[in-house]
Amino acid sequence: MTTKIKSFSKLAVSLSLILAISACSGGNNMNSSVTSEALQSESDPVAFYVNQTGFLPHQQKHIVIRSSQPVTFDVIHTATGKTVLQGTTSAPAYWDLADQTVAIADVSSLVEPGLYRLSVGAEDYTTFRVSAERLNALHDATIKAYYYNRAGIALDPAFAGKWHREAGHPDTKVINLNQPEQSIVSAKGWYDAGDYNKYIVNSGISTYTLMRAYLDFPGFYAERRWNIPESTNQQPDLLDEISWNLDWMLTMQDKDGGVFHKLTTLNFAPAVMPAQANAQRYVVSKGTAASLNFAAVMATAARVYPQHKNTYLSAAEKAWQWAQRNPAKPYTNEANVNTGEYGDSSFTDEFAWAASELYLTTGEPGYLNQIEQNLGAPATPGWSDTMGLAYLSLLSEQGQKTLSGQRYDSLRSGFLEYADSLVKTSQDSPFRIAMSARDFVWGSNGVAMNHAMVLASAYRLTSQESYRHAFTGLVDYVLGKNPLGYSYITGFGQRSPHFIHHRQSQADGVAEPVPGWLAGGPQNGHQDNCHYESSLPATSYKDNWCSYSTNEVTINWNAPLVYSLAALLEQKIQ
Ligand code: G3I
Ligand code: 9MR
Repeated sequence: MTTKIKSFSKLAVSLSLILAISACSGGNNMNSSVTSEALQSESDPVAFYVNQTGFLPHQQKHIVIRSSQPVTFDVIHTATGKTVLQGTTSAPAYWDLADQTVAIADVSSLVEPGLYRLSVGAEDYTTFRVSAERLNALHDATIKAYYYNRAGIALDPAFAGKWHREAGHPDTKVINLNQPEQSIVSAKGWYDAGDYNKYIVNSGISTYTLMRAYLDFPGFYAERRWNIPESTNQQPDLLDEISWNLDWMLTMQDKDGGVFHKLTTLNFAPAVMPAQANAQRYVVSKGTAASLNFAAVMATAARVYPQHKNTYLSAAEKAWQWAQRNPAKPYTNEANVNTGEYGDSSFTDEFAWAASELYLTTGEPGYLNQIEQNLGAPATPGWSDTMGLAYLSLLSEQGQKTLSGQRYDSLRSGFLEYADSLVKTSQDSPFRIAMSARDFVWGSNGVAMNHAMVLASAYRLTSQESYRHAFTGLVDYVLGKNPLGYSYITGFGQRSPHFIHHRQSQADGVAEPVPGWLAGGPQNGHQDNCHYESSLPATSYKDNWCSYSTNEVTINWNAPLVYSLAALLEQKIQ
């Protein structure tokens, strides 16, 4: 088993080397040093699992080594050739979700930026970097991904480079599926994922998470630009990007205040570019989850964009009132609709979240009452569970200003107790990651990044190192410290996805996928017809178009990644 996996990863490294070389000759200089690093790894029969982008100087730095014995290692600083560290790994531990026994090499003491080489014995080694620069580039790519997924706009080569494309989906005549004589204009917004539909609940949590990043790290975003059409205006790029989606979301509110669950074709489009995906688009039924999610997002937007406060707040209040009149209206796909459902029939979390945002924006006691009635235990956020988002807002600076001290303190201790459980999972994990069996669902990398957002927030609240270590442990996980040795973000790392389930990347004729996207990640539901080498939760992943259950990309998985990278860089662990 061990030998098989080793040779598999060797083969994959060679493959990624070939792809990296072709990427370089195609003019992509994003990973200019990939070639030499991949060459070094090629002679490498020991599996090392390491963050392939770079560590910040003062973060905890763990390299996972596949071994059933503790091993001694040396680290050389490549620029000087000097041995800068010698050590022995932790005692190996077995991870059943991956069927691997691994040990940890702790190289945290290396704080000098540069390229290092960690060796075990005479022949086996890996390289790693201490570099804030690459993490900055990674952050910018993960948020730029939203620009590439904009509906209703041509992507100009000046901004999109080789991923330029024509406009698609103007959405100027979207039919109301339940009243086909009526149509609406519902332009702009981001495509949800690898598909071209636009779903309110998923759009909502993504938009909120990006606004959360802005609210928590305003200094980080104030001057930051990543070459989008609005980069020359006075507003931070992050706010311009978010506006693109808020403009669309506003159009999804019906006259009575209720919000259509999604804007969709009846069936998923084939793998063609946006301009060629011309099937009729519809808005479907209104529902409680979409309306409350919309209310929460718009109430937050009223604080983020004070110049548009009235528009956003009145939209939020109308949606909230609709949900009061329709408190239990789940959405299920209409009989002829076959696209993503994002179905949810439990609404206390959406009520708690919307009430929290409305309370923070208006200070009206009625909303506080609603928070008290609906707020449940803290949890990691996801599209179907928004309780954690209520906590993030209530514990933010705005929450601290608005809530009574006693109430704030009790929410804080509940939240930290939950974060403690993630820390424990991380400390007990052979890979030092806060991931348990239940986390390996469709979009497991999104779960990892939402856990990371919770932990980063716990660290912000307490400055307690254990939160920070569990947080960076998860960031390292998606960047390569995982049992497949994948850097799960397109365009970054020696071994990253090339064949994501993303229609544009599949159809554009460009060898490299659109950069900056986090692949869904391993899970063994196997809900597609792809063949998987592994049936284990943490290693069932396939870098192939066929694998939409592990290799699609979405706006809701990238958003907590953007947040986490901003948190990491803003904390200046450097
Ligand atoms: O609700 C059940 C739960 O009761 C059960 O315990 C659990 C066991 O696995 O399954 C739960 O259902 C899961 C559901 O998500 C809710 O979490 C399904 O197994 C799982 O297949 C389903 O996955 C969703 C997938 O769409 C299929 O509907 C993903 O969360 C969701 O991210 C994904 O979203 C798609 C959109 O539909 C379309 N656009 C792309 C996007 C990403 O792939
Ligand atoms: O391509 C679709 C992907 O974007 C969705 O997330 C996924 C959700 O179920 O479904 C994919 O479409 C598949 C469809 O569900 C079944 N037939 C194959 C389609 C992919 O080629």
